[in-house]
Amino acid sequence: MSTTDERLADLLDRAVERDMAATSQLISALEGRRVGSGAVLEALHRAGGNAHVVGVTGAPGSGKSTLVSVLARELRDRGLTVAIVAVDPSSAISGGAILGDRIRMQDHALDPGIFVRSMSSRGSLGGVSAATVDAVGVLDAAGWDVVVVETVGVGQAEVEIMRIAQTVVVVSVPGLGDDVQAIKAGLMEIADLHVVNKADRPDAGKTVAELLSMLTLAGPPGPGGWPVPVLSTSAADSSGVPKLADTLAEHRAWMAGSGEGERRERAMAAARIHSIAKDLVLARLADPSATPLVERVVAAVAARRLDPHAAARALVDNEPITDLQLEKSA
Ligand SMILES: Nc1nc2c(ncn2[C@@H]2O[C@H](COP(=O)(O)OP(=O)(O)OP(=O)(O)O)[C@@H](O)[C@H]2O)c(=O)[nH]1
Ligand SMILES: [Mg+2]
Repeated sequence: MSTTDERLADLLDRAVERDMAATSQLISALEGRRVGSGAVLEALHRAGGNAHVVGVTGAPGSGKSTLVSVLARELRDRGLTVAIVAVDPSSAISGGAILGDRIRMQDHALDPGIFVRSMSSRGSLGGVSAATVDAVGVLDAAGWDVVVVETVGVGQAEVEIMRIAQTVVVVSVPGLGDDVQAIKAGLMEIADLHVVNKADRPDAGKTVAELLSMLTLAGPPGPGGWPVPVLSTSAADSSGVPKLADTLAEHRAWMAGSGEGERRERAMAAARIHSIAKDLVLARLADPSATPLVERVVAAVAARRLDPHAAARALVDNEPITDLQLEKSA
């Protein structure tokens, strides 16, 4: 083991003991790098798979952070530990939201059963999802009962992140404009349950009805399927939140019993392998001089002894290339 691996292994040991500083440091250590740190990634992966990972997404300002904060309190009252990962969009939309989130989350600062982590979504799209997936992996391995991931539901990257969740909650609010309805439409297919938040507002019933009719159009669930519920909450006064906590538990039980949970685990595993493999290949090809074979193959293609398709197959599938093709560049 390298010293880095030893340091990471030590952080993981402490994270499992619910050491919040070590948990934070481990997430940060993994944030920067996709590939490598092998021993700890393996340990993390083996230790994980026990947390209920809940994704919460929806339009900007719909009250996701407030709702998650209130939900965390409800889950704590039920004896569960809760880790929250808030993915802050780097865009101008929520320049102030990060501060807002921090202030709200300070309510929980003294509770050792609640962990809160903000992650920037700045940088490459793949990077965002990968760092978030790794953070969830750390929290799962560290034994947090429920891991909530909050993202703003705009754009593909945010929707992608939801793939790591076993239960996806889409938060809507009454009386928003058409652009927000469009976001909502994009999120319809990933919702395991809808929440109309700010139900203290007058036209909340209309939004519930709208969602119900969109769900009716989509057709009934198949036999043994999960009928997507539409709940109302007011994060402002916590109403509807106990019902939300009940429904999350019901969905989790359904996932476990119906085989859907296993199906999603497989889809997630495939997506992760795909994304990591892609990064590995891209990293190798990005700097030909780092790998002598790549350098020789590049030279051979440039000299027209080898065509680029055969070159790519040789590098990715280990398809044989003749010495003659590589010869002069050797
Ligand atoms: N009336 C009312 N206001 C609420 C409710 N929930 C949240 N809010 C308010 O809505 C505003 C936005 O809440 P946030 O929790 O920051 O919303 P968000 O969805 O996390 O926002 P972004 O992360 O920026 O997308 C804040 O001023 C909250 O106080 C609610 O149930 N009723
Ligand atoms: Mg928020």
